[in-house]
Amino acid sequence: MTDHAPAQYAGPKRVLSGVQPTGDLHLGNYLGALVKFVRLQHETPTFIFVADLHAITDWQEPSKLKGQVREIAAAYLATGLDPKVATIFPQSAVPEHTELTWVFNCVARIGWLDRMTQFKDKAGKHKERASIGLYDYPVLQAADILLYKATHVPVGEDQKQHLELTRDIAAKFNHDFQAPGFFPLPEPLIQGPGARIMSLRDGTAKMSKSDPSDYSRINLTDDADAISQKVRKARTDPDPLPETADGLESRAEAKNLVGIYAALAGVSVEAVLREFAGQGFGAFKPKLADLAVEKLGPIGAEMRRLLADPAEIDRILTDGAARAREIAQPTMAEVRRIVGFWNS
Ligand code: AQP
Repeated sequence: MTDHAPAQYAGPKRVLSGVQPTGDLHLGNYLGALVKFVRLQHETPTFIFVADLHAITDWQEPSKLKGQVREIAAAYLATGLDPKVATIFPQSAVPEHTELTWVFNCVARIGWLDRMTQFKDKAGKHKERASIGLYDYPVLQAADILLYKATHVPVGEDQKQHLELTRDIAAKFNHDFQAPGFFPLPEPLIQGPGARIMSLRDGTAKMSKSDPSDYSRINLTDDADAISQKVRKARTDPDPLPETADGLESRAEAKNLVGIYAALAGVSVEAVLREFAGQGFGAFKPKLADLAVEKLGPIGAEMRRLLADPAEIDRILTDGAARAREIAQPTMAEVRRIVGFWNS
């Protein structure tokens, strides 16, 4: 039990998030997550990791995993994360993530995890063949966040349910161990036009790394030709763009492309419609392609430059892991004491 602990978390504000090294990053990861990291780093202490522990919930080739981690780190840096400002590190380099996960496994309830829709989507019809790690994925995510007592978590909309589970785990831990206010109840930062980018082939499905069609997504490493071709081939309808956002409601593909334009340009959907209302996709798509090339082209080029010097990326990740552990180790020591473990 924590003596004289306040009922509510009273510690500093901290931002934490991560991305799995499981394939090429796409426009959804960029707009839903990476651009927010870059903005937030200047406002609040920010911890951004590469989620290699999460990645192995599905098979990853051991000889390739470190390279995949470097690619995500390169994407962070190319997008504008500054390693002198934000703490950037590989999740597996901080063993306290797994230690806290075990404690949280004993706090979280099976009924809570049974409700997680991402597990149902990813495990599909053969859930008895999925790894236990995939089932436990949101508990590891709770440990990632709470190990740093993070108060704000920038993510895409698909992660909302997992964030609610994190809050439930924090509240139950604080309650069961009579440690009021020990863990914060973190807030998801989801708002904005990039929160849910949909597939270019199907406006009702999330843009995703695991979609078998490469035409469903724009990758951060796509060159100008690939980006233009993917936008040109994106599914649309024959109608012109409407004057107000309400007019996009039953037009999933049109809504998605207008939303992508707004997010890339940093303007509202209404502003995009003021510019393009009455025009068809024949006119809109080339403008969208030009904007995407303008924004993503330099990121892809910078990633290639950074990946040509992996030693510099490794130095940044090693330094980040040491800084992350300076926060993680004291939290875990306190957790051991609160739980009553022998080594506390
Ligand atoms: N389509 C999306 N729109 C907005 N945000 C998105 N994110 C993912 N897809 C979209 C956000 O990107 C961050 C990192 O994602 P991740 O790599 O940890 O997880 P993911 O959800 O597994 O990415 P994918 O592409 O969707 O992979 P698969 O195909 O494996 O499911 C998160 O903040 C996520 O919200």
